[in-house]
Amino acid sequence: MFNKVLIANRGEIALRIQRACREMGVRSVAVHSTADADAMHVRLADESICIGPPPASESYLNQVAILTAAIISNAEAIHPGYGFLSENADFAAMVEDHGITFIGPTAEHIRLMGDKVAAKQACKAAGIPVVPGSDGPIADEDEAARIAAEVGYPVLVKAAAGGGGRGMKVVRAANELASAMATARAEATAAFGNGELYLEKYLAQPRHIEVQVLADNHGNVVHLGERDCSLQRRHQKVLEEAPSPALGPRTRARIGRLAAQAVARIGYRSAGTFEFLYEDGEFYFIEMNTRLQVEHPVTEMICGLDLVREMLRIAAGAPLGFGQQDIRLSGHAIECRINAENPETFVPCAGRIAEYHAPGGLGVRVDSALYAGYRIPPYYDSMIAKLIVYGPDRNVCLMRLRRALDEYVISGVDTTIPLHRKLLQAPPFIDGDYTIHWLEEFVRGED
Ligand code: MV4
Repeated sequence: MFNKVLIANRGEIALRIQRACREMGVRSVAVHSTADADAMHVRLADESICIGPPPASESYLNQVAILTAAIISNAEAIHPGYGFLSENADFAAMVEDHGITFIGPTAEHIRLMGDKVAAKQACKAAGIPVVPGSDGPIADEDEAARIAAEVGYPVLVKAAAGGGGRGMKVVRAANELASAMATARAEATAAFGNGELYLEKYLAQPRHIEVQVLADNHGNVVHLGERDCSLQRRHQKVLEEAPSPALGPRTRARIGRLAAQAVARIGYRSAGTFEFLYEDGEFYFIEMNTRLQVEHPVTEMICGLDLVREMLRIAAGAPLGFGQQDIRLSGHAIECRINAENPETFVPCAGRIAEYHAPGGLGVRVDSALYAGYRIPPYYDSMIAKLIVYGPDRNVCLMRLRRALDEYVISGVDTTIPLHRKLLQAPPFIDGDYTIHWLEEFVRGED
């Protein structure tokens, strides 16, 4: 195992990774911007290094500063967390070229999955069901029109370099196709420097279900079931749960088996997530995430594994200590993402935390770097805490989550706790009967 790991992130995920390191006897090096000198991830680390001024572009995205910090602190590995440099293939390659282990997949796998067209082709070839559409990039309007007629309108034009909802256009009829493509191509070129497009049948009311996998360097692969991430607003997830209320055990086993088989065929290693749209009992792959995800705790709660620990062990070359037959998924877990935002307008709210009291008790987990007196800087993401609750079944989990939300005290800034409390009283949520569009309608209806 490594002696020392540098954590190239901030906030709750930097703490989360530090905790795994400490439990494994691994020393951790925190990096921080000047705006984060008083942050909890700096206070709790074994060592810390300032890597630049507040803007992320000059600190948490500053590849040379982070690599230099790893070299001067004698860190043997870098964990990138999520966001920032976590899915930057060039960074992963540079780290490895300097003899430091990137705790994640290979740079080649990050690059492959970052190209949404190549990722879809690779996953389809490995046996994963994909959304019907162009089998690669679309060359021109004629080809697009032919494929759209084949799969049937409405269709969705997507950017190969996109992901996370950036650079998509819904096309309702043939006469809108050319202009949608021109707009999408211009936007993709401006945003990503790559105007390559592909086309898919548009699924109108799907759920967003993702499958967690873990693979080592020795050909061992497991899947850890799915998370339902349908509750989102403007492509920001709000609440995630595991297992999905929409799946039964046979469907779960089938999609999990396909995901694990694809990982083996692609030769992927580390933690990874296959994102699917799920509609009318069918799965359609859309993207693969090659990082540890924000919502990984709901999976940890139902499978009893520490995903960060497993990522470290895999990166150090150790074989997985269990096989699929050893994985037991039991109970139910829900994560509420708590943001420092106005709960009605979603406008971010920086400022000083006056009072802080986190909930506790059986089945309650809080992943957060907050403390009373902390000043939330205005430069970064507004997520300040994740409340993760486990119960033996979904009903107990919901009761416990309501109780935990009622206990949570965060004063001095607005938070989205009131939104979560309302959401937990809404019949479609209670019934597990929701798609990717439901929360946006629910929030609009609240005004
Ligand atoms: C889709 C889709 C419907 N049909 N693809 C948005 C983010 C990107 N990861 C893929 N996205 C979508 N792709 C087809 N063929 C609808 C969405 C989508 C969505 C997906 C997951 C979670 C939230 C979403 C919100 C709006 C649209």
